[in-house]
Amino acid sequence: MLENLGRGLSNLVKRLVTSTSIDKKAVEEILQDLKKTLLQSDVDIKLTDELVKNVRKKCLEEKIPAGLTLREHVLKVIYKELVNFLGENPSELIGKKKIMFVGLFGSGKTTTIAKLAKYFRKQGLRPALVCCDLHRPAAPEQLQELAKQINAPFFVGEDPYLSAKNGLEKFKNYDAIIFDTAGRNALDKKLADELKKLGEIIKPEEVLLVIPADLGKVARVQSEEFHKLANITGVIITKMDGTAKAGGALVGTSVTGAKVKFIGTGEKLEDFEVYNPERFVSRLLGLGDLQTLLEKAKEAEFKPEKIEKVIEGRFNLQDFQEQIESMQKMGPLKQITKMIPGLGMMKLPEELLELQQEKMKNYKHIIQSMTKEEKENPEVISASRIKRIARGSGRPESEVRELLTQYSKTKKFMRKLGGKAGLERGAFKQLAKRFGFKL
Ligand SMILES: Nc1nc2c(ncn2[C@@H]2O[C@H](COP(=O)(O)OP(=O)(O)O)[C@@H](O)[C@H]2O)c(=O)[nH]1
Ligand SMILES: [Mg+2]
Repeated sequence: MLENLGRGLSNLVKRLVTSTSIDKKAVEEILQDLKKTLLQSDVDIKLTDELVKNVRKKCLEEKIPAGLTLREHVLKVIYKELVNFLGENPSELIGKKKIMFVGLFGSGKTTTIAKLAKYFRKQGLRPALVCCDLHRPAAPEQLQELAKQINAPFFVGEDPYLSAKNGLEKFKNYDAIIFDTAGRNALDKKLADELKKLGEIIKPEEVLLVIPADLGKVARVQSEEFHKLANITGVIITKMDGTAKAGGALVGTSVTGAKVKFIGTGEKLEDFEVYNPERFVSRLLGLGDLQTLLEKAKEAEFKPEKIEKVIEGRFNLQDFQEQIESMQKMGPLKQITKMIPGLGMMKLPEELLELQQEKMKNYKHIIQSMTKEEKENPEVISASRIKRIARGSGRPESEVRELLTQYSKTKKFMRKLGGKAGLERGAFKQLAKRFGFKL
């Protein structure tokens, strides 16, 4: 998601953090890079210029706040300005009962309704789905099928208005009623009239506009048009995966004052996130999504001192096993490393990242078959011990060897990272602190 923008921005941050000295000229170069990166992500030229102008002004003309170096000041300004452009604080839909979805044909409304309903269910709420799209053949069947998948009740009437009216009555005891509406190829008068009438019947507390990210900067015009017509209370940007224009869509929509509330990042029902501009920008900048990481770590009872131990290459197989267990609880390794500040932009060995969950499980069994001494001091593991461990765990000897190689490779790699990139990691840690993250 947002690979181009993310790569461009995190490279820029990396340069900023690692260059030996930062002066006016270096800041100008960074501003040029920032501009190029934003334009490549289809951010509107006027907006890009405005953003770069703001950053330049704050970096070079304003006094650097006490306690910050120019380097930190520049990064903080870039961070703040991006957050500013990408929207306000996140807002959830808790307590909103009647939710109406609008958007053009194919934007992802129906899919997103199912995603939102699933999200509600996870929070222990009971959603119900009503189909008011009788324009497109098979639209009710699509929503009904999705409703079945998430185990939510579904209703469709004879026409859009009867759907709305009777659906409201039928599901009045549910926590959230979500209404799907018809899209057209363009926001013509017919669609406008239909949406207006539906709005009068439903009296929704929340009207969510769905916009696909591949519209790029055009998203701005579309959200302005819908705004004029309906009382949009929020926007969901879908298809953030697989387009280089997502940055443009996100910035374009946010600057209209529309609140982006969620983003869709794939076709599956799980590919859905609450949009949080601050987190989003730190991820884009490669600062790592520390909040999320820490939350996940807490859930998985992951101990910070253990993370530290691993990052610094001071760990044995006992720790390795605990890591594997915690990692398994936290999710795919590739995602986790992206969230660790500094690590996100380093190239971790592919083999390490692509360790399948299955492999992790086997490794765990192998380690369980080792003695305490072997776990604490893997260097003692000889060929005959390998044989015994293989027999004990029911895994082939080659896999025991593979695990040992993997372990020492990881250890070596982490040590190198701790040594060579120590400065960089230190810098990130400090920056993270400045941004209010506890590490
Ligand atoms: N890659 C990707 N595809 C999506 C996403 N959201 C929806 N789609 C796909 O977009 C197409 C249109 O979606 P649909 O919900 O029927 O759009 P609607 O006409 O607005 O109701 C379908 O093929 C969906 O699978 C997303 O976040 N990522
Ligand atoms: Mg639809």
